[in-house]
Amino acid sequence: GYRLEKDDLAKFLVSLQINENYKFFGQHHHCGGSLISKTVVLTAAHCMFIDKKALSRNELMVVAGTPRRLLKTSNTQQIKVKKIIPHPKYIDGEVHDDIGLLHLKGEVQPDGIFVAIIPIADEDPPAGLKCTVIGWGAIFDGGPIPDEAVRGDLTILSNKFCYLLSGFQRGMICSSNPTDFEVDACQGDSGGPLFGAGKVVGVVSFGFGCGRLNSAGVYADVYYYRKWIERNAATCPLSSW
Ligand code: 4AZ
Repeated sequence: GYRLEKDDLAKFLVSLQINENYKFFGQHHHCGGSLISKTVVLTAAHCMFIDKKALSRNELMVVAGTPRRLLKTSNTQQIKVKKIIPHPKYIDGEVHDDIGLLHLKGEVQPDGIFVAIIPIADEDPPAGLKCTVIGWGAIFDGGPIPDEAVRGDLTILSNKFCYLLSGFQRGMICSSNPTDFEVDACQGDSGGPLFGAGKVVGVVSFGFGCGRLNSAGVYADVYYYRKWIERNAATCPLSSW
């Protein structure tokens, strides 16, 4: 193996877009996600619902291979979704178990693409671990979203601090930037990766506004959900003879 450089993070980041089949808007960015295989995207369960309704697979499109969500580059790949799998314990409108998988209709082509590693054999990311969040979320609370994905450097916070945040519970981790509280995930970053120690350790889930002093962004803890992810990311279900 080799270490991913920061510029490589965008190579497993995808833009989960709502396509023109949904209402009358054109195709538009909805959430982030991470490729964890050539056919599976890890994202947030709340990205699979809009207006209290579950999205259907033909309302979604995955845009991969580019940090530009609008500009179509020679590396841009658009792939349809075959199956939407929210975590079975997730409840629309609540914050727990906010993790899910999308199975794609075809494989992503390898040019310009990496597949992210998820933590399976280690432990919860320790407090103090340096991480990077990346996505097309708002550049400030209520602000516009950029065409090119933006990164922020964060540090995993202690459970002791995280549990002070309303709604924080098992299966979550939280992070902030120790020297610049304005560095944070924001609306539209949801579903995207929190990357640390060479792995996707978190999935952007929720926060209290964005970039507020003494607050933190909350992420689904990928390590906590690793077994569910492994079971449900398998393209061939284990069948008994
Ligand atoms: C959101 O609305 C959202 N500050 C995601 C993350 C954070 C805030 C809002 C974290 O998707």
